[in-house]
Amino acid sequence: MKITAVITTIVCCLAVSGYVYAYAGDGSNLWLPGPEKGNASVLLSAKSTPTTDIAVRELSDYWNGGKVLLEIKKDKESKRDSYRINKSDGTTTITAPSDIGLLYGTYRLLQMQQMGRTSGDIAISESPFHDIRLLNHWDNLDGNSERGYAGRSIFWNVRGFPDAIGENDMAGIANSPLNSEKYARANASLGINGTVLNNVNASPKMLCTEVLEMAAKYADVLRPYGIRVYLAVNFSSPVVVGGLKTADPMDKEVQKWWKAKAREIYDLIPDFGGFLVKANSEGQPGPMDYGRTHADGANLLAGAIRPYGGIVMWRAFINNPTDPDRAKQARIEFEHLDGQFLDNVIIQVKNGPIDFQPREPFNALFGALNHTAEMPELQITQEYLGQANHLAYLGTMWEEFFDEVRQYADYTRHQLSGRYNAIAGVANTGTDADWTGHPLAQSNWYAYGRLAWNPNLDAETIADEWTSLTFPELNESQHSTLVSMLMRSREAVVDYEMPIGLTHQFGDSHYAPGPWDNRPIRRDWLPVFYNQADADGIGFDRTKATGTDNTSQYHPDFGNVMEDISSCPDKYLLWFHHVSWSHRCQSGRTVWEELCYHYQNGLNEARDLQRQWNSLEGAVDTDIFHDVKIRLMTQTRDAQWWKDGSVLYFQSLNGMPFPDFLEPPVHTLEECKNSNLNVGLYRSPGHEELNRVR
Ligand code: GCW
Repeated sequence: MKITAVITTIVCCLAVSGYVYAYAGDGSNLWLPGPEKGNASVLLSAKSTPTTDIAVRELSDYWNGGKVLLEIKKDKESKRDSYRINKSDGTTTITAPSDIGLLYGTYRLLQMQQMGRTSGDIAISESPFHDIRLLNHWDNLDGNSERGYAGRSIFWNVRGFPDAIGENDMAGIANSPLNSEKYARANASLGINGTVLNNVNASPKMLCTEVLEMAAKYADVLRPYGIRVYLAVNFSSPVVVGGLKTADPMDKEVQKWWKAKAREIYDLIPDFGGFLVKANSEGQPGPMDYGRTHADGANLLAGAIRPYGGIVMWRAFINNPTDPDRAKQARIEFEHLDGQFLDNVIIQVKNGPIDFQPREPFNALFGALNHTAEMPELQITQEYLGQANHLAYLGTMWEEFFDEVRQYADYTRHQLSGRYNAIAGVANTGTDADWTGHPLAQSNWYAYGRLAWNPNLDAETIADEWTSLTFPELNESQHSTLVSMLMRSREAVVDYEMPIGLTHQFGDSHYAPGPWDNRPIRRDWLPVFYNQADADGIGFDRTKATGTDNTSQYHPDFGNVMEDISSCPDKYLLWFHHVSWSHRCQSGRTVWEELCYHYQNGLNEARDLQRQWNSLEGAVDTDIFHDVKIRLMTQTRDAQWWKDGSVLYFQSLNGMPFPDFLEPPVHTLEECKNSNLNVGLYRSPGHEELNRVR
């Protein structure tokens, strides 16, 4: 260890005694500390950098626990981003091998203070599990955000686009120092260290020089916070932007084009992180258009940016009708290519095999590759979980995923055997004042960041932290109420939308119920394909014995349990099995009763979430209270549509009476099929009210 310079910064402020941080009325402050109340004297024992400057400033502004020493100590064992915090005898020391480690330690210390956990001695040591912790923004250059429910893109609003590339006159983070700072702080406070600035359905124009210059501005803003910029790229860019005749990866001119583009990018953004690619999926171009493989395509790009240390994240979400069972597709497409990818390629795999549904087993591609790095892609934005209208804390869903892959897919080995160990989350941010549309959906951004740092954390610990940081004004019982709301919320959505392993029962909007949907479009996009319901039974047979043999794609410890109907847990029953309506579930109820039970339970839970929230009136900020209250009303009304529509439709097939415990539907099946919910987003009852309140 060598200290290259010692710079001392001492800032003293008067502590404002008895002050409680309050949740800002518009929710814009996220979980961050504020307003200022520091009384720290900060001693930096290291060379000052833009990153240490931030650490010193944050501590000076917000730490009220006396002296803090920041020191850099390099050692071979510690990861660059790691840190240690020690507090005893009134002095607190943050030690890290790098300036960014110091900043992470700083934010952790401030969070501990916000949570009231700094009164005694502290001795903690933290090191991230994933080295690359990314947000993916599905933001388009025209300012729209695909599956974004919190306003428009925070990065882009390119004037004249798509016909021309004018100024990027977004009031987004580049042009708003306040917001750029907030975005960067929020991410750094969780350890998120990379961001993909644009949609995976990428415009080729992303690689025009003018746009790259805009990206470079973002990189400059984010760099001191340890956040690298990455871009999603369109495989046809050499044709559309470069004017070449082909984008064939084996073509010499194409290879030259990507190399030159890589050099141009690194000249503008020396620490550019790399490319994210969606190829040959849902109409996107890719190497298969030229008879090449995913490996050929990925290596083309990886080869171009390898000299600069960049990576390529090649998505495994290949949504094409090539196999009768879409759940099998990722593994089929990629397993045989293992060993053919350059070592700076990572295969980015959605947590589940279909598409970010409220509940899916893990994707069978996890654990299947021995020579290629894999990274999970989680979805923070709630495309299929009520979007910004419903409360669905996803920490519990992701905990379930990590538990499964740890147990059945050797997650640790497969992550660490690759040269890179990464994770991505599809962001839920937009231009809404509170960033996430639903004020409580901030908890999902927070939970993703915490799990990216440490996937062994449990969902309740994270919910508890987030609640303390965001609503410090709550007393103990109010705090427990909110934590319990978060913890129950995702299961409630599963129950009213698609219980016991049903999946993709949505109408077109990915919001409203549509189990009857049988339009003349691709079969594997339709709810009737996924529920396979008829007069006799329901469920998708993925068994080896009689179905699509998806179970054999898994490690036998998982696959065999799912294959055997007597051991398959109820939560995955209709995912793996087609059963008769009178089949007995593990719960002891028949499948018909079990379905009705869960739909009813989902509705009951939605009502209960409302009741719980209403008990917090007066305890939380009035605007936030009313905003969430109206959203919960909307959620309850939607849960009613989901429950009524689903039980009435399935009853129309099986002709069975409703169990006694089921509340009689208040809507008819016809009404459900024509409900406002199908008209599009935010047309649900309650929406007008929501607008009035806001
Ligand atoms: O689930 C689907 C979404 C698309 C998305 C696609 C993907 C970005 O409905 O909006 O496109 O997944 O992940 O590529």
